[in-house]
Amino acid sequence: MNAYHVAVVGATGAVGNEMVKILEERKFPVSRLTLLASERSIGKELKFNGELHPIQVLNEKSFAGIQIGLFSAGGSISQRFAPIAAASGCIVIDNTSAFRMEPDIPLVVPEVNPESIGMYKNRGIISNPNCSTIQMVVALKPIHDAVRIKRIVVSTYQAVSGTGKKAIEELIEQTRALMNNREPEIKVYPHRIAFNCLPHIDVFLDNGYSKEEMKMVNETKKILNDPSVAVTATTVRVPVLFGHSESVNIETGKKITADEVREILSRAPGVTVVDDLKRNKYPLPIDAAGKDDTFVGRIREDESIENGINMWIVSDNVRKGAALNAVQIAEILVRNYL
Ligand code: NAP
Ligand code: 3JN
Repeated sequence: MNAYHVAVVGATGAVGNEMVKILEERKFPVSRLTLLASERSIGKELKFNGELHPIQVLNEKSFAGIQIGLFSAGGSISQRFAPIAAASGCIVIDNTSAFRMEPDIPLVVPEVNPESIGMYKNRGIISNPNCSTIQMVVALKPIHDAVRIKRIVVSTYQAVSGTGKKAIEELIEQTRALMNNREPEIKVYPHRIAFNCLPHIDVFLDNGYSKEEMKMVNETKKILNDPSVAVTATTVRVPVLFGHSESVNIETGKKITADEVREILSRAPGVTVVDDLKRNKYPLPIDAAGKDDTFVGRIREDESIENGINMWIVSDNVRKGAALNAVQIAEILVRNYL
């Protein structure tokens, strides 16, 4: 089997760090690993396959000889460096929103549209969707294939790890401060996140929605390759460390029962159904954290409309929502295209 020179851009971040772990866990064929971050990380090292790898400072020359680049250092870094990497022959799998909606760049969730990966040849870049979109489409695609989804109404309950390592520290620190009668410091979010919920993720747009909400709307249509699916979203940050949860209501073209949904999802790739009300079993972020699957429960018919289903979808946002999805894309790339 061939092995590849892989770079992780943003290796010291919440997502990049998880990428390094997942490359090792899944025995991705790495011949050489280059870890890139900012000047702030000079002197740091990360362990991969038992060996310490130094963090190098990202620059224009970083990509010589690199075959696959996993990017998660923010949109502006990807805007600037992904085209430079691609021009030097590195295939970029980009975790940011920088290129997601560009028509000639594939936006891929391996369980949903692996066939789109071949489009990487256009620009040498593959986009990884937003975490909230990924777990939703993993669960909804098999239902869309069975009975066509006409409309999706989603509300999210997103963990602070979605904002990165500083936000994880902020939730822990604010909780500690409040439990010790100290004034919590507010640095990352506009308001306190400990013991609170913020209906505000990413910036607000002119239409009154947040950018996170519009990412869910637009990315879902692109991944399902179906602009006719109507999507509306409310995205909320909650004081959870790892694992995004979503309350999802769908209206379908054909009637489908809750039992049929359970049956379809029990066979769906990347999905585990956890739905046993008698035993108080439903998906929880603390159970999804550290796991690969998307967990679906509370599946029930929406009695307020003719063809409607409600469900609760939970997944580890840093794994399936970002790092794992990117590595799964890389696995298909090397298996089928390189
Ligand atoms: P994070 O924990 O704050 O980490 C940011 C990473 O980017 C760090 O490694 C940081 O390096 C690096 N970085 C920042 N500025 C840089 C620069 N000028 N040059 C080189 N490296 C730089 O954030 P995160 O949660 O890992 O997220 C990182 C990005 O991934 C986000 O901005 C977002 O675009 C994307 N993301 C995507 C999803 C998704 O839904 N698919 C989810 C979360 C994040 P230092 O440690 O040296 O500062
Ligand atoms: O907030 C979350 O739970 C997910 C955050 C994702 C994110 C954070 C900063 C910048 C993104 C993203 O992946 O959409 C971006 C971005 O690249 O726009």
